[in-house]
Amino acid sequence: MSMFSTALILRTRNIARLSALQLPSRNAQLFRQYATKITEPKKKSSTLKLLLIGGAIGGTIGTVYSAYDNIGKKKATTKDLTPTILKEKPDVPVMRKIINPNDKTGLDIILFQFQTCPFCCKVRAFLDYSGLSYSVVEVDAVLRQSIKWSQSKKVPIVLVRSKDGDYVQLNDSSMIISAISSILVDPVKNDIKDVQKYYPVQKFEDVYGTLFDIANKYFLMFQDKKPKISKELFDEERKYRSWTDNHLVHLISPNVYRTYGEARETFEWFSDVGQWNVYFPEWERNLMVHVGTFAMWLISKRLKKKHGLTDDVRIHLYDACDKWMGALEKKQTTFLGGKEPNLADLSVFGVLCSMEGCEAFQDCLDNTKLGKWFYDVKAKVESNRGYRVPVSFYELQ
Ligand SMILES: N[C@@H](CCC(=O)N[C@@H](CS)C(=O)NCC(=O)O)C(=O)O
Repeated sequence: MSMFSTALILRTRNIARLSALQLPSRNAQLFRQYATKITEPKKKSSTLKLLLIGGAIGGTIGTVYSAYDNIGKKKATTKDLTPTILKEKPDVPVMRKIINPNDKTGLDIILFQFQTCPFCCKVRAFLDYSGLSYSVVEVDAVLRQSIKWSQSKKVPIVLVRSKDGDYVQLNDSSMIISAISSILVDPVKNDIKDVQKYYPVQKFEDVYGTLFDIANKYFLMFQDKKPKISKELFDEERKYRSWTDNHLVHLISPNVYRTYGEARETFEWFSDVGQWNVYFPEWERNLMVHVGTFAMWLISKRLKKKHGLTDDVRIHLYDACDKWMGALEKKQTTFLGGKEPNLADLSVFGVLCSMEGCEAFQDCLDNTKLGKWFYDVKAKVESNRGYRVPVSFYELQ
């Protein structure tokens, strides 16, 4: 891990310095791509190329670093969750923008992310399905230059423009989704500054000691409006959103880095998604793939223990897929939300997207009934991206 970090930190520092000097966010380009390939190599400007290099390095180190961090005892602190309010948006390099002419909400959303982080994939699935315009800032996982303004160093972080022109920070993927969905209930009336107050940082004690979390993060704020939805459907949606964060997501790393060979394939996929062969000299691409593979293969064993998984980690993943498909079969609808995905569909889908190119995902397709639902959600997300008029997730009374 240290050899890997040293080589890449040096490289990242140079890129970060260049980015700070040469890459104003105004130069951002429009790309309507999703979790797979970031863009076409031949059409890139040198500015974008630098951003992509930074992003790819950041993504790799981020994956290794955050997984390493997460196996320690470190729990979220108030600092990780407390939002900042900015008078102006930070002058940081934007990697790509999703622009929807049909989005009249004026929210000017900025997503700070690592491309392959499951929590970030979840937020992108939500934003794309909703048809919201947003800018993506790929965070350099070591120096985290682009989130220097933020107390929280975890991604995803989202900034949303308030009606008075300030930018309000939202931390935590589920809270981001709930808060923005709450605005969509009535975008003319609801302001992010008011909505954000309904999601305070909460301190609580349990057997693990003092913990912090964001209160109400699976709840939407309807204010004076009432949704036309049964209490059972609402509870079910919340239940599966929480299950995604507290169970499903913990199955990803132990599965995609299960064996040395699989960890290697996963990094080959990252390389493919980030087009490392185009943006890096061969020796550097190989270094990232090999050192990343080794580090994550080791780390995934500790993660497996931490989350109480048995050696046959696939079984846990299949069980999770079966549980999810069981919930859908009970309802006999295409999505948990019925004819359209709800926030639980998008959360489960988003997290699974983060392993779409891995053997573990193919195994899920071969051994469970996940496939049809997954590709149905994907089709909706892709066709709505940059096109659909953003509306409330619930019909209102
Ligand atoms: N509960 C948070 C979890 C976010 C999280 O753990 N993000 C990881 C990346 S996958 C991270 O930023 N780790 C770096 C760190 O903890 O410093 C959410 O849902 O957004």
